[in-house]
Amino acid sequence: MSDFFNGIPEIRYEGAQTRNPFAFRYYNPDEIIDGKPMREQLKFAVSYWHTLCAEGADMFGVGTADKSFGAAELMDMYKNKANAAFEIMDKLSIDYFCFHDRDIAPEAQTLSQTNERLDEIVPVIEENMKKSGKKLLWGTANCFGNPRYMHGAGTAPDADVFAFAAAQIKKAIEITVRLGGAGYVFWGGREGYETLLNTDMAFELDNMARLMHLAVDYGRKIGFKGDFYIEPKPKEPTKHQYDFDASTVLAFLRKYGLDKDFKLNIEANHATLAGHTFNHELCVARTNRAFGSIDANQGDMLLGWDTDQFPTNVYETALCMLEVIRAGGFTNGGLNFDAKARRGSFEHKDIFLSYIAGMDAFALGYRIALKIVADGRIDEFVKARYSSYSTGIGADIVAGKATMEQLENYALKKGDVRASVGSGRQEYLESVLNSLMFG
Ligand code: XLS
Ligand code: CA
Ligand code: CA
Repeated sequence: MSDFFNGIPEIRYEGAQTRNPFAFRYYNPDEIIDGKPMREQLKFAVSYWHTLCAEGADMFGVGTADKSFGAAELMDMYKNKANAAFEIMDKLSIDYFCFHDRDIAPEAQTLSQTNERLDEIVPVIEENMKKSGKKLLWGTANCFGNPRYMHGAGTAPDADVFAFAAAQIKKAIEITVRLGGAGYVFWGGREGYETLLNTDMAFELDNMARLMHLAVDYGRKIGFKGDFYIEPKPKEPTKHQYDFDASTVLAFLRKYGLDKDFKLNIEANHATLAGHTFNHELCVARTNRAFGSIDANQGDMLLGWDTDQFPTNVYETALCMLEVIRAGGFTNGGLNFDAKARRGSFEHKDIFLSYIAGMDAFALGYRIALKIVADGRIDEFVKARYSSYSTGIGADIVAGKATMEQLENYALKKGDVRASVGSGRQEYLESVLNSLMFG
């Protein structure tokens, strides 16, 4: 194994009382919890782009962190990044990773030169995977960074750009298949618009679906058995992103007959940008049988843009994991930390400290979610709240037997129903949640 993080020990579980910063307080990878080791329940993944590439640059200044990993030559740097990725996963007991094509190898002058660079790096990753047993959670193509995508990729008004995006996605799917990836993500980076004065929205959406159909057909043809995902996001970079939120994406998938092959990759920060809670988006995905994977992070409510912070809000992680439990756990998906240490947290050790914070927040959230389920008060309350639909007129409504005339007769006979309307008991339920979290 490489030694880029000399001095950082293998991170071990020491329990909530430890004062060792390089230890887990709640994540105990091999502890059996609800029938499986915690690492298999949570399926944590490293995001290659934030962890190995992002240097903390923002629109006011250049990067603060050094992610060159000691290399002077460009391709050596990317080989070092690959080796460093596996050292990070190893030290943190993380079994999965996710990447964009351009994270693992930089773009060259032409597409064929770029593909050659990918062909040089993929064996390095493959070799590391063989040695370590680490797995690819999902792959994706960066069809948003290069200026050619200024007006979109699949939704670009220029057919040449569509063709280029298709070629890039073809290669990214091939790499995903070669590395045994369980998923392939479409995040529509520039798939949206700024003004309808220059945009044919219907045509752009048709084209986006055409590109996805092409990708699915090709992926299945070359043996991809995993899930395709769309990752909803409402805004940023464009004002109107076509994949606004889970409901919008579901309508799109159904309209174009893509719902058999696609599930959703829900990101916490994208949910809040759409004006939803994280668990709302997860609930929409789950109840539509489209729950796939999670990009774990959190935004800053005072800033209102996509800050991709490491998740430390345990209310959020607990309610997220409650949805995951209700969905029956992860199958092909997992918890990918699409999160970056703050610009001011620029040291290599901050990579580890921020992952520890995020992993512990999810491990604690998972333990609390299991407590909520075992306690049963919240589930019982919800069940009882709808109990009038199990008998009498309610059962007839659910069975589709009640007609408008019958319902009118019923209501006329009742006179008024105000007396039987029950309280929502929100404050009580919130205090139950607090007692389960802190009691
Ligand atoms: C950007 C997205 C992106 C996707 C993968 O906001 O979160 O990183 O997860 O392309
Ligand atoms: Ca994401
Ligand atoms: Ca994000």
